[in-house]
Amino acid sequence: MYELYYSSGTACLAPHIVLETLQLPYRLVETDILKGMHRTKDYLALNPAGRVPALRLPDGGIMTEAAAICLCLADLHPQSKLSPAPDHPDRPEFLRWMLYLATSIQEAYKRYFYPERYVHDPALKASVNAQAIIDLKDRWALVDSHLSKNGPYFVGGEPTILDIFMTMLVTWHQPVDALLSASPAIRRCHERVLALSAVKTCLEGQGEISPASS
Ligand SMILES: N[C@@H](CCC(=O)N[C@@H](CS)C(=O)NCC(=O)O)C(=O)O
Repeated sequence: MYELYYSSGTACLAPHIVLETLQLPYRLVETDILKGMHRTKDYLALNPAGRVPALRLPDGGIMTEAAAICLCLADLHPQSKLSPAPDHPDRPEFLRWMLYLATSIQEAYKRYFYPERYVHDPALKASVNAQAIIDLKDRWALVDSHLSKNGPYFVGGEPTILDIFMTMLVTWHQPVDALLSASPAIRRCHERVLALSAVKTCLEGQGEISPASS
């Protein structure tokens, strides 16, 4: 049984969708960041970085980093085609975009949502936030350009964890329509991902989360 330490509206969504798509046995363990549950002694023992998600593996090991979790699960289940095999011609392009989403786009949302963590002087928070908005616009434009030439998905003709991860990031955008109306190829990919039954299940079932003690 996998256990995903989970908080709604966060980087937990992509690993959740991957677990659901692969039909793996799992449960969600409530770790609501708005209630500070990621800062408790017990959670910090699992993930000293104090971030969600964390995934407890069936052998008891703990894995963190949303992109790494998705990649690991997808690679362990090649029949799902959620990631191209290491020797597949699409693999270099796949890895390139996986890292781009996790280190360029996800990183800019972090500055957008937590600007105070990037400045010593609180008066500069608004400037960090404004720069994050500019960076997001430029960085999403590269994604839209790639998808408009190669889409509807990042690589190949079927959705992979790249498309799932992208959809998670899209849901963070404020307002989401501003991004989607400026990015037709992102919209097309996002809408296809939203139509997947595993994605619907995850988005609808966000209330069904067990407390850590159960
Ligand atoms: N690089 C990490 C980032 C995880 C992360 O920053 N998670 C956010 C939610 S999306 C979090 O735990 N925020 C609470 C905090 O930073 O205090 C990953 O992708 O898993």
